[in-house]
Amino acid sequence: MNQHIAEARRILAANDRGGYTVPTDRLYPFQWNWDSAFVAMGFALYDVERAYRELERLAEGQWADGMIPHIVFHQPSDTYFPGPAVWRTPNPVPTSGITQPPVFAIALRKLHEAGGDRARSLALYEAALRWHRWWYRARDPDGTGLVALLHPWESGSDNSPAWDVALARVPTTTATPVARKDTGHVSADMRPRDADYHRFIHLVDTYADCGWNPIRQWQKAPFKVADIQTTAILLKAGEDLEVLARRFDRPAEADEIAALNDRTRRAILAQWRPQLSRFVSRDLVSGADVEAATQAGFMPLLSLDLDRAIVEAIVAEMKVWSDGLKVAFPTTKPGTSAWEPKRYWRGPAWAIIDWLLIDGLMRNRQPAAAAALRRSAIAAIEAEGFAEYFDPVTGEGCGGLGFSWTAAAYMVLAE
Ligand code: 9WN
Repeated sequence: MNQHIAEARRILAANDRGGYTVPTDRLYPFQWNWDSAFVAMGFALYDVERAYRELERLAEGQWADGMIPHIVFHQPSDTYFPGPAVWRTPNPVPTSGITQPPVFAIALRKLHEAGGDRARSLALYEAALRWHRWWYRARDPDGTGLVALLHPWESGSDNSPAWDVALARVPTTTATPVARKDTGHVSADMRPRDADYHRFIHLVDTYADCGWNPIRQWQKAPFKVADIQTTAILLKAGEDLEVLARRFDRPAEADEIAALNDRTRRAILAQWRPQLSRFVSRDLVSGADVEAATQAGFMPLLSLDLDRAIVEAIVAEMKVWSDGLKVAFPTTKPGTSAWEPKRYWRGPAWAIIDWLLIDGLMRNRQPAAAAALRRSAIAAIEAEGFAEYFDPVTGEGCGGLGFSWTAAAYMVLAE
């Protein structure tokens, strides 16, 4: 085992809080949804039992309506804002009231195939299916095939330029005082701006006033974006769930999932914009395309077998974005007005995004582009350690250190 893999395992052990893994100490002291799914895939390489525990602990936070929330507050901590007192959710286990990209089912299939336990897989499959149905019921009530986010935090790409136009409509006034803790842990110029935080909390207050009822939230939401990245991840989750449903001899469920997958596949394809060489999200308040140039536009690689012309256009465009950078893949197109190479989701490279794009490039028969991205992520981590993300221009490791999903990504990519 190389020294970096040994260090990655040490990080996951150090961030263990009792069967679940915090993203990093202090900055993120709870269990986060998509972080845990990536971490579970890391554990699956050497400790399948522990990998199951990670998903099971996350599923403890599942709501009666099927949503798996973006944070589960297993134990109190005063190093993060907003905590459970701000969320005011009705769930018996304290959680946030919004969700995050559904990587869970993708991880579950990996665990099951890593020599998993049928009974444990089946219980988690049932949780994943309930969440899958929730996505379509609560976040695509009109049956378009694309799922909408009601809060930027649901994307996992919190302050991405993708939200700038839609978020500008959200007032900065809040009933809850905004008492940020993040800027006490890492430099403020690596984090979302204060105005973003005010809008994030305005949205939390708005949905808490709806009693976290999905129908009322859908009616009241001042922010509603059908996100191409989340939808692409949902489709991959749907593909993996369908495989599991057939393995578990649940043909009716498999057919139900397959029909949802078909609808979503068609809806994603309709979001291809040849003049941009990207797929686009849709702002459901204005009806307009989200044209901001972010990594999300390439994520359909992950779950569609695209036509050769589309794949070639994407690979050429991705090359333009990466040219001259020390670390790929940038989360915003370099040189555009929104591009900020150190500020969180406005430019930096993230190992988990690389991981998803690499899987997508492999699926679409682009081994050279996948290998280049893989080398870039591995070199960045070996040079700078397991940082939350990397400045693509200088290569500097930024944000929180000893970061769980960077450790998991390294193990998977270095395999
Ligand atoms: C809000 C934990 C999470 C990630 C997100 C990332 C960041 C939280 C924050 O940290 O978001 O959910 O407070 O900034 O944007 O992708 O899951 O690592």
